[in-house]
This record gives sequence, structure tokens and C-alpha cells, in this order.
Amino acid sequence: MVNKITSLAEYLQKYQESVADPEGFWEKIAESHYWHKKWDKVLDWYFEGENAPNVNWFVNAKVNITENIFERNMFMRKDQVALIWEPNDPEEKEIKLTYGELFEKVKQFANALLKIGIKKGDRVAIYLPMVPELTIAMLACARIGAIHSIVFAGFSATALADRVNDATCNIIITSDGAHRGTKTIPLKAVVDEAVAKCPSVDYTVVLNRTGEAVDMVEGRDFWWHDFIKGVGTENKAEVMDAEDILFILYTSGSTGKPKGVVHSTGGYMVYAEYTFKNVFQYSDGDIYWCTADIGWVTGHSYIVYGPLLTGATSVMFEGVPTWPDAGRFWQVVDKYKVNQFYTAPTAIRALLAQGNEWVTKYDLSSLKVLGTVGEPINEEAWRWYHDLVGKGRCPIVDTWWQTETGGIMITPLAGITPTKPSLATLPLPGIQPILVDPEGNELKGNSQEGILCIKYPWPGMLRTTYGDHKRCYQTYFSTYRGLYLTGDGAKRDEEGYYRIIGRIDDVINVSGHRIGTAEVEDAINQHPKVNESAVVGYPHDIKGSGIYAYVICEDLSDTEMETIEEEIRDTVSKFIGPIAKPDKIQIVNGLPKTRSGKIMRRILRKIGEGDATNLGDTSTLLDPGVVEEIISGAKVSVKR
Ligand code: 7RM
Repeated sequence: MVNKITSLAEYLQKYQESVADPEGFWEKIAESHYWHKKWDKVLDWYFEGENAPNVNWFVNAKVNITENIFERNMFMRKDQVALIWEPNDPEEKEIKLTYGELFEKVKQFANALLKIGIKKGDRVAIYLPMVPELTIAMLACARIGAIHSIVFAGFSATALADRVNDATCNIIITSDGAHRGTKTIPLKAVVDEAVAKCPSVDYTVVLNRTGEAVDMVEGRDFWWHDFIKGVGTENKAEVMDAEDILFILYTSGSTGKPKGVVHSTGGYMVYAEYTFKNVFQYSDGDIYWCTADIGWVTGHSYIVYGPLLTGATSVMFEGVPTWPDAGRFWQVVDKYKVNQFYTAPTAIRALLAQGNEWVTKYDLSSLKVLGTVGEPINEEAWRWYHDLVGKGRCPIVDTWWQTETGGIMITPLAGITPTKPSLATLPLPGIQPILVDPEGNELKGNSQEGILCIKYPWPGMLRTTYGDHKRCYQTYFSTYRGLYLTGDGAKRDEEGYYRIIGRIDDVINVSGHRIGTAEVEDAINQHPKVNESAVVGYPHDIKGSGIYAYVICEDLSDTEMETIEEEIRDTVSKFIGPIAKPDKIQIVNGLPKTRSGKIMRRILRKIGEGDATNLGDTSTLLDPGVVEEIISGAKVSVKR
């Protein structure tokens, strides 16, 4: 397979090459893609200066990413399965789509979008469960040059509306409902509520998935099957500039509303394919399964774009790991003879807690590579995954990366890089990580711990935050001039391996999902009885981090006191979604603040960790009594 590294020596050599001559390195890789017109220059960039960051890969090149998935692969793979869809209910029949079949569906949906006037540059919101139509819709957008903005179907109407409005989307593609385990979630009803607050939305397209009753507005809402009825499959791909936007994906940060991370076409394409085939060491004919939801970046890059560009067979799973029972993942691995399996540490920890029999009852001998993503994997989970799931013979790739990086950055290459439990190991070729101290001084050499930054552009990196380029600079490039700030702390060990420690900012990683503390606080504060709140993360056995909310309320009666916690959780669910519900809520009289009015989260974090004996410097506190009161009154609710 072209551009696939096959040995450690080759990796080391490629890495050297990629640092000595990044443009030459990526140029060679990009040669294997299909371009309408090649670049005048490989890279044009600055992280600092007027309108920074400015990053242009494959300057003036013309390309369409779906031609690289379909036309480029069609000769070899027309009848090879591209997508295997495993439904929520194991009794329901799976769907397999070959490259040829998927291509026809993508072109047809693309033509249907064109027919109602969606065109290059328009933003299309997609709010769908994990069904094949989600992949079809996103690739149809890419086909015509429309920008997809996929919103995870667990977000609330308010969260959806915020995202749709930020990107002024013209259309929302959704379904009547979603199946998740035993639950049915009414997605169209959520969309209706959102659309009422979204003046830019002219249309919705509604897939019939669950069959529940929905309200359809004449002229605005179309059933998916009516929308494509009689629409042909002849379609020529829109020719895109390499730097035209491919998609927007919203992600949480430490302040304000979620940011629309913008990825452009050419660089993302090159990076998604290169990282996929190298990290997972994918070989022709392998069956690859990533359990993520396409609503997150992992699904974008490693269910859809990376695998399909490579010509892989990619499994897409609608359900949850624990339904009908805790053996579901392994039953599906057995059913399709999965070779590469990629999931999140939170899922591994949850399944580990259910006992070994769920794993041992299935034949997992097809597995060759195991992957993790989203959060640090603790050693116990790593060992269980390695020893029990992989029977000690499958390398684990602990892949560190972010929505903003577009693809995997620090990771072992499966079977090539010697691994150590809980270490993401080494940067991929083309990636130049650096550790800095809080003042921004580089920490050189091995055995260092600091703030993880990246000092040179890579093709998959974000280009801007939608509609607010200054915010992109402010968030990622202003803290340490000339460096991309990841927001993570990391250690480099004695042999140069990286261990990712976790976020250094006010972002909580709950079950591998990024939740901004400010967002949760804003949601809690919507409750009419709440005056103020402060949210921190605390260690949680399964989720990695749980959400701990300290809340100041107006005078509450006894009966109000009884229901307030539940009401706060409901409020958060309503404004963001169930994933952001606080695990613990403590009603307090005051919050620890500095004289300048800043909440000292450090103290709240310590209390949340149960380590109130060592609070560090509290001399800047306006009222130290507040801390005592919080500790003693630690009346904490743990129900959820
Ligand atoms: C892919 C994804 C990004 C944040 C990132 C880290 C954390 C991701 C790992 C990890 C330790 C890993 N995108 N993170 N992977 N921490 N080891 N292998 O998760 O934008 O949603 O989150 O996730 O804190 O900054 S994301």
C-alpha cells in the first residue's frame, strides 16, 4: 500500500525527513491523490502576524475529496464493501454497501441537494443517528462543495440551534427518531424546537428511521425518500480549491460558546488517509471498526474520511456498548471478523467492570490491532484490553489528537512502535511537538513535563474558527507566540515517549467528550432559582472525569431544596444535552473568589477530589470562610 510505513527504521527515517523538509515530505504523499490541478507551492504559513494564523497547504491546487474516495478507488473496489452498518438491535438486518453502491447513493443525494438550491459554500447541518444516511449526507455535501456541520444527535434543541445559527445553515438533515439501546429519541421534535429559533433554515430533510409520528411542515420539511425520488445519479464533483472549507465541527473550549473548528479540503484529505493507514497498519481486505459517533471528530476522520480514502471496509455501529448486554462489541467483532478495533478508554473501563465472560464467550481471533482515543487510558484498562481482548497479541495504539488537529498526532504505529501502557509514545512523521513551561520556554531533551504545543503546521490542522478568526488566534496561537497550543499537559519520558496528562484549561474530559466548564455554568445559571455556579472536574472511575457543580441559589423552601438538584440536571440537559449533566451538585452559600472576583477553581477542584487538606495558597481569597463552609457542608448529591 502506497505511503505505508512498514518498520521502525523506516518510521525513524521518515520522521527525520519530515522535520528536515516538511514540504517535500508531504508533497510526496500528496502525489498519490487525484487532483484536478496540482499546487503551485506546498505550504504558505505564519502563526504570528497580520491575520494570523495563516496556513495554506497545496496552494492553488484543485480537488474534490469524494473523487478520491470514489472515482480513484472505483477501478479496484467497485464491488468491495465500503461500509458495514450494524444496527442498534442485533435482530435487525445489517446493511453492506459496496464502493459502487455508496457512490450511487452519494451522487443521488448530492443531486437532490443541488435541486433545492444548495450550492458550494452553503452550510448544511446534519443531526442524524449512526445510520448509513449520515455518511451519505456528509459525502454528498463534500461532493457539491457544501460545508457539512454535523451535530451529535445527543445535543439538545438549544445546543443545536446555537450551532446552526453560528454557521447560518440553510438546511438540517435529520431523522424522525434515533434508536439507542432500549431508548427511542425523538430527533425531529428536537429539530422543530431548534428551527423555531433558526431564521436561516429553509428546509429540513427527514429520514424515516424509527417510524414515530412527526410533524411535517409543508414546503419546509421533506421525507428523505421523497427528497431523492426520481433524482438521477449522474453527478460531476464540484472542483474545490485545496483550501476551501470541507467541514465545520463545533467543540468546547474553556470560555464562551463552542467554537466552529474549520477544516479545509486538501490538507485534511491527505492527512486523514496517511494517518489512518499508518497508525492502524490497514491492509487490503481488512475489516476496520471505530466505535465512535460520527458527530465527533473521531467519526469524521476514522469512520468516514480516513478509511474510505484508503479504500478500507469500515464498520459503522448504531448502538451502545452495553445493550442488549455488555458483550455487544465483542459479538460484533466476531460477527464481521473485525481486524482493527478503535474505541475510547471510557468504554473499556465500563466493560471491564462487567466481568470477563462477556469477552471470552466470543471468538476474537480476527483482531490484529486495538486502538484508543479521547482521554488518557489508565494502566488497568490498558492491561485488560491488551491481555483479555487482544489476548496479548494485538498492539494497542493509544492515539492522541484533537478536533482541531483533524487527525492523529502522537501515537504508536501498530506493531511497529514498541508500546508502554498509558503512553501515546511518538509523534507521527510531520508532527513537531514541543513542551514548554508556563512562561513559554522550551523544555528541551527527555524526562520533561510541560505544556504540549506544536511548532510547525501539518496538513490536517484547523484553519480558523468559523466566523471569528481572531478567536482562533486568541485560543490557540496567542499564549505562546509562534506555537499551536493544545491545551494539554504532557510528559516526555527518558526515551522521548509522550504521556498525555490531560487538560490544563477549564475543559473537562467526560467519557472522552469535551465539556467546557463555562458552558455548563451558563446552562445551570438558566435555572430561575440559581444565582451563580462554578463547575469543575473530579476523578471518576468510569468516565475519567465527572462534573462537579457548586451552586448558589436564591432562598429555597424545603420542598424546593428537595427537587433543586434534579431540576438543575434537567436544565443542563435542556440547554446542552444529557452528556453535560453534573454528576455531583453541591448547594453552597458562597464561592471562593479572589479580590478581583475570579473564582478559584483550583480550590474547588481540590475539594472535589476529596483532598481539602492541601489547598495551597489561599491568601488572595476575599473570604476564606467560604472554603471552610464548603468543606464542612459537603452535602453532596451523587444520584444521577
Ligand atoms: C480525538 C478527540 C481532545 C482532547 C485532547 C486530550 C484528550 C484525546 C487522548 C487524549 C490522552 C489520548 N478530540 N485526548 N486523545 N488524552 N490520551 N490518547 O478526542 O477534541 O474531542 O478531544 O481529548 O485532552 O486535548 S477532542
